[in-house]
Amino acid sequence: MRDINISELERKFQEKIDNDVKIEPNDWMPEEYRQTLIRQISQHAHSEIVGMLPEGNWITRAPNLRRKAVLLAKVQDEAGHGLYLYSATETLGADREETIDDLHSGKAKYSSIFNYPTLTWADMGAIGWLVDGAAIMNQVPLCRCSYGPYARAMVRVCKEESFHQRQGFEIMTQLAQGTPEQKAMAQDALNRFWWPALMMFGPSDADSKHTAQSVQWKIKRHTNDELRQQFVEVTVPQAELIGLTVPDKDLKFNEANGHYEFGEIDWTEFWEVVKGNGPCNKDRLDARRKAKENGMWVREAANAFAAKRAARKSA
Ligand code: BYC
Repeated sequence: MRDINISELERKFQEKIDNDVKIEPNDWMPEEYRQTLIRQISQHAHSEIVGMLPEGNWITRAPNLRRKAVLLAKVQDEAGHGLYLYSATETLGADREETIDDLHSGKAKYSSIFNYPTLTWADMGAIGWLVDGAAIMNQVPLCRCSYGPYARAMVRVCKEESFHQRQGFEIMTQLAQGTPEQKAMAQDALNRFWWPALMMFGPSDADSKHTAQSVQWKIKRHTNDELRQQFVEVTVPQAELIGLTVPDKDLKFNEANGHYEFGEIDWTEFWEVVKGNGPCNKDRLDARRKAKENGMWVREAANAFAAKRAARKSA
């Protein structure tokens, strides 16, 4: 009897997915669907939060007040995205504290891109242009994700990412048109961030263990390789426009099919960074743990205040 009910629920669930009806928190969903969403959304939330660190590193050293105000706003936006996304995991039954503890213990993943250092001001341009550019490419389709709260959160996130991408491209454009030293700085940032940006899209389709199921459930609308290709198509002409060179000797435009072909990604480097052995993995987690410890007194005070207010109300 139970089996019949479950298969009926599964049938109705799949029917909704097939008809592009959003799944909402109180709807029945297969446990694996729920777990897949918690995994992806929490990794995404962690990426937003850890992603504040490489750019936060330059707020005090932004070259002028306008740049400082814009960078500050961008980094604050990333915090907002993280909070939205942690809330989305809570709608699936995840516990926020446990989710964050998993990041701090090194158990949870976050995007590989944030384990690279930001060495010069041009890196702020490269991150906005390439990293937020890649994020937009990946996240615009997530606005049509089958899970309602995630899809809706992505709408605002993508609007803000568009502003981030433009501010990054503006920094790169100015540097590329500046002195020879400034242009060299922009080129160096592109050289260091190009390949890690391509890695953001995840392993190649042949090695992606979750894509097939996630596409079937309409969590993902495209495969990793499809999105990576789209990113290359859009970004290479932008580099050419501002006179910078994409650091890939195998990059070429195929006149016959109208697409770019690009070189092989260093997958050994990618997996090493994902496993925790990138240049900044340790620094990033240390910084997040320290932030939690330093903010402990605020949470304790807020909890004590809430408890006191609750006691007063019930008295
Ligand atoms: N880095 O089967 P796959 C941002 C993991 S934030 C680390 O293809 P899936 C921004 C993957 O998790 C950018 N790990 O997985 C913030 C899986 O491991 P587990 C973050 C990676 O989920 C601040 C395994 O490899 N964006 O934009 O189908 C400032 C196999 O992969 C990476 C999101 O999170 C990676 N690059 O596809 C500026 C977007 N790639 O869980 C910007 C939402 C893969 O089995 N996420 N792995 O242990 C997604 O779209 C998908 O989760 C991914 C991966 C495309 C990332």
